[in-house]
Amino acid sequence: MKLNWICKLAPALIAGGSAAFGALPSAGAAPDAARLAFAQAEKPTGEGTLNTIDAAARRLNITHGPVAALNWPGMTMDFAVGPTVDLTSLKAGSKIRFTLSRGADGMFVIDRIEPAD
Ligand SMILES: [Cu+2]
Repeated sequence: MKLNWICKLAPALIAGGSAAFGALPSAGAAPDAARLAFAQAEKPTGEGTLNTIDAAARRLNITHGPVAALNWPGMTMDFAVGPTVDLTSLKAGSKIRFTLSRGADGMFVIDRIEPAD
């Protein structure tokens, strides 16, 4: 179980996320304590261009810049969108700023979007 959780944190944990989050697991840390520390850390944010909106599937395609907190490079990718985000206010082609949180399955989802200029 511990190994599984670490895999889901990659690449943030392997590639420097521990510095960003401060309290990710060291060798002797209890998994539950480490998980709690991660949940309480500041949420990762990113900025980019919203390419496409799939409202039915609640998925967005975004070309985003680097997400320093996760050690992600800039890229174009699909994101799932959490239930708190109002998709009707979004426009394809617009610049956005987004906040990520980790879903129950360990994957990142967008839980907040606002216009960026
Ligand atoms: Cu990405």
